[in-house]
Amino acid sequence: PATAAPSGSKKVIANLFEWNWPSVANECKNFLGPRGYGYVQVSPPQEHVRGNQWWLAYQPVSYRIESRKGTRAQFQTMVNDCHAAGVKVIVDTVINHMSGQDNGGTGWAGSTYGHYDYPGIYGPQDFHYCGRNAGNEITNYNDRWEVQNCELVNLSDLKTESDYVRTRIAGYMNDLLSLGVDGFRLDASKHMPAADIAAIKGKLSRSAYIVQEVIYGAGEPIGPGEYTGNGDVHEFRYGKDLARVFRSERLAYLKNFGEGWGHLPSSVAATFVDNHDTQRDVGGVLTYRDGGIYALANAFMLAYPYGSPTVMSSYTFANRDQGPPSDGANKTLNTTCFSGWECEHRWQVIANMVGFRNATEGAGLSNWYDNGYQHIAFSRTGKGFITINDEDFAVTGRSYYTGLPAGRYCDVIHGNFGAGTCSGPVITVDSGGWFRADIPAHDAVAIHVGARL
Ligand code: ARE
Ligand code: CA
Repeated sequence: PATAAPSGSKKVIANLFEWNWPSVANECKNFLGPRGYGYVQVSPPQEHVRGNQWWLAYQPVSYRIESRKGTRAQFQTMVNDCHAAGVKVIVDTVINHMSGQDNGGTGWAGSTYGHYDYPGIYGPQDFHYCGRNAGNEITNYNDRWEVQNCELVNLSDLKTESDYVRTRIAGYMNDLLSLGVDGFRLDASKHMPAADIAAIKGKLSRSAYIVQEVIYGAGEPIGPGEYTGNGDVHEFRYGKDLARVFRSERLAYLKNFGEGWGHLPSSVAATFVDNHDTQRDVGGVLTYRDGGIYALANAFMLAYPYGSPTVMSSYTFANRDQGPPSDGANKTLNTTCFSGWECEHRWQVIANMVGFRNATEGAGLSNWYDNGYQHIAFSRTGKGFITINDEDFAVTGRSYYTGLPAGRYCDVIHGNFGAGTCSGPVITVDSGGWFRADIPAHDAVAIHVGARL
């Protein structure tokens, strides 16, 4: 049944973009599991064309689980280790297309391929030739048929309406399910009719979490809403709007963020501050480069009851195409956090707010406060409270109404809670549910019942 939002009490997804399998396995054991992440999303595991750019992973040449990120055996070990740590695995799945058609060659694991030709898998009869535009390229996103039958950036477009193709795709996904994976991010979902995705889903051997990549584009005929029958859909407006609010509008406007802004229904919306595409291409979203403001935006996302949040975890890059740290043969190196890899999911504020999200799961929003500008506060009824001050000045001498039980709480923005102690400031909520604190400029305080002393 679990086809919509991730189920269970731990729902936050960490997207370990381009991490290799041994590193993902270690992170599940050493950090994601212990800190309460419910899922890890991993980059495409199938065989891809050779080279260094990260995006070559989005050019499948076969469905063998062999890639620069590791072997099938390493992938299996990773899934097992993550499960043992209580972390489920979501796989980025590329099924709309195969490789770009500039040339043929030999894939990462040795499979040969050519122009619309993947021996033993697909031949020329399995691809669309839309007969429009130079190279059958998609140029007009206002034309539904073209978006789904022409080629996305020159990638050979599979006939997802064909039963043979659907069976092949489902075969790949069922192979992943047999290795134990729990969910799929369906890349380029906009480029496949929702009914084709439904038919492929119908061929899966068991239920799995599904999240579809359908980028909202103003005025486009194909929108995220038409895919919600298959599972969750990424809400791209969320990160864009949140960045605009933090950069040039008012945090006070976030009072009805989400559905109130015309975004997808909360139950099917997959949210993120940035993803691997938007952190490179879409001017305006907040990324690791924004430092503290990025942390505050993630804190808001994790505190505010809307959608299923994904925390992005990036490697450091200077230009769009740059691949992850790798050896001379383009094999991805093991991750070293904070050296070539940003590891945003480990930042104190972000990691501790995962604990906040888990502790406040299911609790409504109440006690909203704003000063009309950049200072906001709200409770997750009976479970937690956060106040964010994004003014250029400190707010001092103010009391906050939390509605929380009286007690001493760890301020998880500035301190880690563990074994009954807090490494940062302690907030004392009185018997009336109030506390008093000074909030520095561009800072926050967050407390929850899971981090009470
Ligand atoms: C690369 C080269 C191309 C070359 C191609 C084939 O950059 O020049 O033609 O290879 O040789 C990623 C990279 C691409 C890369 C591709 C394959 O981003 O640069 O191409 O891998 O290696 C649309 C889609 C959306 C898609 C974005 C990027 O709707 O699905 O474009 N996002 C996913 C992934 C990407 C990935 C792919 C799909 C392909 O997340 O990382 O590409 O698997 C408006 C529309 C959007 C549209 C957007 C950009 O906003 O509303 O729908 O997104 O414009 O065009
Ligand atoms: Ca297509």
